[in-house]
Amino acid sequence: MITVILLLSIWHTAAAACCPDGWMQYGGSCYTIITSQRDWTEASTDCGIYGAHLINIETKAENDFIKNYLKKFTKTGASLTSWIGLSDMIGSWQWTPQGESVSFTDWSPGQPGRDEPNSNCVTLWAPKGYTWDDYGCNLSANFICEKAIETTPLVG
Ligand SMILES: [Ca+2]
Ligand SMILES: [Ca+2]
Repeated sequence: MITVILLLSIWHTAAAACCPDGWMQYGGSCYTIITSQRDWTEASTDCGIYGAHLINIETKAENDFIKNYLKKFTKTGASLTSWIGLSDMIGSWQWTPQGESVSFTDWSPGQPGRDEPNSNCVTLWAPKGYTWDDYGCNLSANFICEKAIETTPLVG
């Protein structure tokens, strides 16, 4: 009897951990792409409204996941150059909001290249297969929010 209760408890816990509607799950995170055009700071603020932050891409696996997702839209003609949570506004590349230094990178050829003024913020750049480009923080792009999977407490 105790075993059955424990198993049910595990099953319920697993079922309760999920992403909100409109968010997709990968690993321990939920992600959504927002197609409103925002500058980097506005995008960061908007993710905060959802209890999220701009995506932090720590691994090749996470990078591949989000790139492949964006490329599906490209096949339909969409160009979804999107902000990620990486900037060097304070002099070195760091992930917002925790300030982790960058380890994995996937720069576009020739980037970071400072093509525009104030190129201190990073996009996944549609014309180059969503590799990374440093871009003017005050320019506009889509953006990707990430947050930890929510585990809904069991009721009853
Ligand atoms: Ca992440
Ligand atoms: Ca650049």
